[in-house]
Amino acid sequence: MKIAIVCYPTFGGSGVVATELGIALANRGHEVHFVTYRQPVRLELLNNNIFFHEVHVPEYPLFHYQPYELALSSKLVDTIKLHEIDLLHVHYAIPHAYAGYMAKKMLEEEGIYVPMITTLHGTDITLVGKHPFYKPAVTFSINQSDVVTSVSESLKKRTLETFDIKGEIEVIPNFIDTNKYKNNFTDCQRSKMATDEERIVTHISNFRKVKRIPDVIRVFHKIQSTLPAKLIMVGEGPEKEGAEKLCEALGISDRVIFLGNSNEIDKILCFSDLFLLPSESESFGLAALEAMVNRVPVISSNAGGIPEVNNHGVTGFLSEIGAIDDMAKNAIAILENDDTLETFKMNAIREAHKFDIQKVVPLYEEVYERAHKSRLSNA
Ligand code: GMT
Repeated sequence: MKIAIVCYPTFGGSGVVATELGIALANRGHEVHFVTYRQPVRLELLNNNIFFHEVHVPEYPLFHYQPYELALSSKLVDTIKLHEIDLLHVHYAIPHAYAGYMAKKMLEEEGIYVPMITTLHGTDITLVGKHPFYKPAVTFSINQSDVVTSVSESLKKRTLETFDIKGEIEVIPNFIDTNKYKNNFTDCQRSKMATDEERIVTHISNFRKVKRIPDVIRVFHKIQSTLPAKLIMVGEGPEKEGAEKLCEALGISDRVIFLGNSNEIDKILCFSDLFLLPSESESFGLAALEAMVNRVPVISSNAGGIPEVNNHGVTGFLSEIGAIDDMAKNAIAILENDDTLETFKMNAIREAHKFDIQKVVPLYEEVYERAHKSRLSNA
């Protein structure tokens, strides 16, 4: 099948999922066309079945805001016609479902019918999409999608509660390629980061408010007052400066390493003992799954879809949002004993296998087949 994928090309979870899905589909023989404003961070174009089409938005001084949706929908029309694309899969509703719908309508004028699958990822519903300024357009474009998928049961529920949705929402969870991690555990360069006695605690995110970065620091502050530990903070975002200042104020700057954005998170997770994810809201928590597949237990909040990934008492522990003492207590319980840590590590990787890419990608293929059949009956 020839599939056009629209996503954000950045480090955010939705872009990562879209990119990994595209790569997996290409490996399974589909022709995949990424349409976005920059080459996605995890996309290497060394595959005969993968194409990248860059959306350019020419600057024009009249525009206070440059019209990205317009440029994207025009690029989609051109790409779909030129490459005879069978279906369009947009990740993150805003503004991709809206632009995709416009492209669909323009193509229909020319007698071309292309089904659109919209995958909801999280903040497109829970934070940005529900804002009154966007809500009517988001509701409309979700309802106009031929198939709507959500990355967790929790996000599906939130979407149905928040928007007036007419059709079905199918849950297809995020996934991980467990094969990539099979031989990774021998070359961890742990000694570069910490001494043998120190535990390594890690947090990876886009450092937005929703991630509750101060909670990460405060939980770690309590952990390191009980046992020797280092904290590795990976990512960039608006909360980073405040986090650095908080570390200084708490007198733990020498135990916290800020690494910025990284393409090598697997190397970092490889030597990590614990992952912290105290988010205010999280539709799935892909970062937690990436930690688990690297044998890293997770201390998290119980927000949104996180309990669908982090199994309480098995792969880590869940706490109420903001329950810093509880998170620290649970973290210490895992870290203070070698045998307990090893059990949680083994559990984490075992549970991560439930989200293996080989199990999840066929679910998307089934959706595509169904949408493709509806295309034939609409033609
Ligand atoms: O805020 C982020 O983590 C980025 C955001 C995105 O859309 O890029 O992530 C969302 O989608 C991920 C992939 O489906 C989910 O794993 C994240 O839980 C979700 N983030 C939130 O809901 C806050």
